[in-house]
Amino acid sequence: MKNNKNLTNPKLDQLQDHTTDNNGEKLSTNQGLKINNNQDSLKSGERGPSLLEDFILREKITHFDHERIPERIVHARGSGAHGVFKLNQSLKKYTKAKFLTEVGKETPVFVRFSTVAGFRGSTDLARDVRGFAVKFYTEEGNYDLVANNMPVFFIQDAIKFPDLVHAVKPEPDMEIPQASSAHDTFWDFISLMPESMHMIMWLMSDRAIPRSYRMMEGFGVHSFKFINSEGDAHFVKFHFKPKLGVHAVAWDEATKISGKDPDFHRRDLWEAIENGAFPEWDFGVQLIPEENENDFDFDLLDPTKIVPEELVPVQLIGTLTLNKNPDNFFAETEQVAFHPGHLVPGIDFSNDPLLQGRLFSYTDTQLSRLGSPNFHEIPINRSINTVHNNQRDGHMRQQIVKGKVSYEPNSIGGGCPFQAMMKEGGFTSQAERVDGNKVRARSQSFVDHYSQAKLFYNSQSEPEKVHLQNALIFELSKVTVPAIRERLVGQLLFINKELASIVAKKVGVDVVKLKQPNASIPADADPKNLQSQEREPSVPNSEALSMANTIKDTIKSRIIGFIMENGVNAKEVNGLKTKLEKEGAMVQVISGSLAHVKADDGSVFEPKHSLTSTSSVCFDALYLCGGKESAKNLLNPENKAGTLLFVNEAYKHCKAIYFGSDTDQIYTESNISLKQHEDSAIIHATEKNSDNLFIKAVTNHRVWEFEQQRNNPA
Ligand code: HDE
Repeated sequence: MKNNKNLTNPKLDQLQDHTTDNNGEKLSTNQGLKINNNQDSLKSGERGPSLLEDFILREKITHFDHERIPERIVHARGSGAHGVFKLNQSLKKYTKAKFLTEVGKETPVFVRFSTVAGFRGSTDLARDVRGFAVKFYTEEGNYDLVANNMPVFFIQDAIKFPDLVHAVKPEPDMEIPQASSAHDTFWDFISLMPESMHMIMWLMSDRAIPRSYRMMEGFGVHSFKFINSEGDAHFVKFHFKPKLGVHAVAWDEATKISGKDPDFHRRDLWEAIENGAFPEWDFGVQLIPEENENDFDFDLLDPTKIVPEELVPVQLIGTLTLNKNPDNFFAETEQVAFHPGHLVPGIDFSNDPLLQGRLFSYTDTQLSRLGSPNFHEIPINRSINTVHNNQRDGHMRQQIVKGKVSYEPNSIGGGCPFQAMMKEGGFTSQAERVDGNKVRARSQSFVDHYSQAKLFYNSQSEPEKVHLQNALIFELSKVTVPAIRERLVGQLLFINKELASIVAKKVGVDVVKLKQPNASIPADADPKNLQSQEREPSVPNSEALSMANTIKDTIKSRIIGFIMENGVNAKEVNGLKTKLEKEGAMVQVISGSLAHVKADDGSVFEPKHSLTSTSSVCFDALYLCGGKESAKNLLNPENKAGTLLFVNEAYKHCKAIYFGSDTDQIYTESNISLKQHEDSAIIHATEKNSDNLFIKAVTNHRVWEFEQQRNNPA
């Protein structure tokens, strides 16, 4: 299936007016002049100099010279898709936003996923936060939910954002490292910012190396506000929960995928949509009546805190589906301009000081990136609601507004365009009472920096804890200044002593020396009145924080590598392929070369990859196809190393592996045969119901609980 051609979507209809198709057309200049020769410039004689009057050459080269615009200062590397948001449950009691009140209503969306630190050409698999920015094209105007795949942030106040970003970006003298937080300046800053510790737990978890954009959660991070038609306010936290569960790759896989296929996430999103495996999320809200603002032992305005789902459950109220790839990356994904200040009536901001700063930054950054205050007229950014106002002119103005009048009040234009009353959809800010002294200060209610970091760590499964420890060890091992490593381990002591000791041991820090609270933080780096103390979280454990609790009973869109050679058992292969595809998985054939594979019954299979062109890290599970001849060929001198590397790596990365009939020799020669433990994800065709056992194992994604045994077989 090539995208979804049968969509009725007012945004896509609008984009049609700006879309051209060169199919069957003649080449022309930008002025519409047909071009007769696009091979040679105009010269004075065949071997003579080019002529200045060659307007065709000049136009082409000039346009080329100006093809680049500044990349986003953060979130430069991204991928986008069109889709639809459908409301399943009305929130009328809480908000007057129309797209959240009319059950069954479908609102077009454009979503852009991104990494944060890397440049536009960097790898998708960097350890990083992922952006999850959603533009809802509502009938009341654009509403942007500019979210991340982690529910908290590094800092509490916008004034620290440039410091944070400067610290994580490549170091300014040598511009190293690319798309990585594993370096001195990042950890220097973090070790001096205790408020970042909760976010650091998320960043060091496998959430920072997702298996797919389609398998990530999305969070609005800040508390926003819902306002209903009576003017009553609720705090609201936004959540997207993927229907496929939340899954990650192993760090070792991430580093290898970065080499084998640095576009892994981009390709995954594109191919899933092209294949009709449309990514879906439940959209949910946590609602807190305004009068209950102070019911928690943290501040709802503090963006380094979650509201544990045990305290306020997430109500799932709608479905987000991505069903169409963009037609043009630059025109759509690169030029889309998000802004947390793009609101509709019924939604408002809270006073979160991080959010408040964002409200300034996003328009400012679009001006520098897109170059004009008319960026809202770029097709992907246009509202589907018509725009009527007295703003005029500016670079690249597209809209032709009729009439003499561009001011208000006016009589010549009959007073148009009119202000809208509230009942006509006119936006009004919440009439919140605000009263205070002008102070440059932080609230004492923001001071606890460790309790939710502890909550996150305590809520992880054992394998998740090990991965988090290893991530910290990897990152801190790249830090060349011992004092920074010490300071950071000093911070970990407030979160979990065992975690601190495990990391300390590997990064050369003497943890015993550090046991004084905050002993390692210079007094002038952490203002006295903001000293945070170790503190127990409001709930001891939160199920929603562990990815291990999100496994769904599905193998939809998992990529299963079928390794085969000539002589493969066609009946067995086709039988399994049909079963897997019926469940929505994607089968890809891998062979010694790209030549057609001849099966035992004379039929042929077409390999998508050869053993050398791909690697096990690009697959979710493996099937060593049945057939004596095929198994023998996979172990011939040409293929043996590739076959065994595939199998051994998949084993190491905790994937499900299925040995088809007559593949015992491959099993025996692989590292798997060394195993001395029960491993439900290694399946042999000789087992009863082996196909179903394999499907069950793929459902579990990875068997992280066997990781220790798989990697230490003796
Ligand atoms: Fe952003 N952020 N941000 N951010 N952010 C940008 O805007 C900024 C923050 C997020 O796919 C920039 O158009 C400040 C939190 C996403 O186009 C810029 C602060 C969250 C994207 C900017 C934050 C985000 C951006 C760069 C702290 C999660 C990508 C390009 C005060 C809720 C959107 C651009 C896309 C992009 C500023 C913090 C999410 C510079 C000043 C918290 C998903 O304006």
